[in-house]
Amino acid sequence: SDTKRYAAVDIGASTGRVLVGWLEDGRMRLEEAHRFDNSQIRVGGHNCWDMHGLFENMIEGLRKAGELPGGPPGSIGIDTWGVDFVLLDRDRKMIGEAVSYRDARCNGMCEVVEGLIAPEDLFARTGIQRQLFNTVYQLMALKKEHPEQLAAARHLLMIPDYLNFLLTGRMRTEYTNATTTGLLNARSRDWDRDLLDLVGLPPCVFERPVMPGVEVGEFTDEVAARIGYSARVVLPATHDTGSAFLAVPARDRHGVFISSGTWSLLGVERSEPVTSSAALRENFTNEGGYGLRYRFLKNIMGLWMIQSVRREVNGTSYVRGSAAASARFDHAVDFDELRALCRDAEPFEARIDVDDERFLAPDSMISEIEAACRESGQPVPQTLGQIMRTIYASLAACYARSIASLREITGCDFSSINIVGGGCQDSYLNRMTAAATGLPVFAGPIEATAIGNVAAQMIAAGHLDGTDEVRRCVAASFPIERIDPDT
Ligand code: LRH
Repeated sequence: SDTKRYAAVDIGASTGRVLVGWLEDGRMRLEEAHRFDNSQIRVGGHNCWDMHGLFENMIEGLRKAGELPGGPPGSIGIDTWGVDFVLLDRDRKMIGEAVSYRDARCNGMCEVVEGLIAPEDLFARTGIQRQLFNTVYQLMALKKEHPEQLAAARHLLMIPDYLNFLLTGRMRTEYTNATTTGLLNARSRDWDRDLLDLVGLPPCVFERPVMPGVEVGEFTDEVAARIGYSARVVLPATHDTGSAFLAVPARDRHGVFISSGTWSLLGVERSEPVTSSAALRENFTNEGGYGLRYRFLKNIMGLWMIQSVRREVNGTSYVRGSAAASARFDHAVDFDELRALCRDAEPFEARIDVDDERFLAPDSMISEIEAACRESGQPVPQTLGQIMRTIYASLAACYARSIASLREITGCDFSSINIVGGGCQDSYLNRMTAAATGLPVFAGPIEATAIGNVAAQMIAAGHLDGTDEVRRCVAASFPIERIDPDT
């Protein structure tokens, strides 16, 4: 292939970005073209993604990418957060909204599904952890509230599949993100038709998933005219976590990976799914990864709690227009200040369970943390610093616990932790993680998700050889900081 520059559209639950990547003397180079906020909107009584806004930002980012000195990219790939989807009708028009996974509609849906299929059976089939907002539960909620929408649906597209469709007019269901639905059979890597039947979902809306590396198509004429050039749209691991894991500069097979963003995804890669009763009990998941690997991992609440506290203190919200102002603090704060306050609050000692669903979308994160401490008979944080200290220490403790479970379930020993993603810049959390686990932390690269996205396109174009070469290339291309437990 003659493609030399590759664009990654990488949209997380908090921010999106468009980066351009290319190879230069065996190293990968990256340049950011565009960055934007991803906030939710309130429509029809639900928290929804602003799909129009996301599309416009993607167009704007790709346009800017074409204006960078190296010229327009020849290939582009899109990845986003998992589990969320849109339905299209027979005219290929969106039905309803793209409701966000943090919306309350899923409450009670795990129980509904458990009434139809035993949790052990569900896990044995899909390998996917019980998580309130998995697509399967969202679909059950939709079926209850808007059966007519499900009846009118002809296609279910995950968010990146839908954005690909808007760019090219072609529909593809990409495998890695499809696994986050909780409806794929972990072994066949296809929709579990028996499961669809058991829970009563229309099989015709699910199209057979295709693997990363497949080309979706060229921009439509209309899109090309707006962006100023045409390019091929190629599938990376469209699930952001899948792209991030591909770009982990692992030095050997004994590293635990953490993709740290809104969520902390902590785990390892395996060639087979692990659906043992221990894995079920500890609520580990087997998401589909690049190159037919499985990511055996735990979803940990992560920086979401810190982002939420910051928004709250600053009187803003992740849902546009619904400000959850906190009258308790008199000035706006940024993350650096929050960390400084946290250090001042050492050694405040309350611990919360960061896995608890109560922290998924509370009206006030601060009040929720205070309540959790109070209810568990611990000292209640009195200052913002103590709130932050509680979150950080609880997160690090959760990492340590999860690594211990990982060791127990897989029988493997781990000698290091690789942290990638925006959260790897948090040196305070890195130090606490090293201390809590007794393992050295290797932090970087920050843009792992976009790098993994670009790398999958480079492999598809024949410019990189496969996962091992990607990881060597990433290790040689980006700064990686080592943090030892005793520092
Ligand atoms: C991380 C992530 C995670 C999913 C969640 C919805 O961005 O994709 O892997 O569980 O968002």
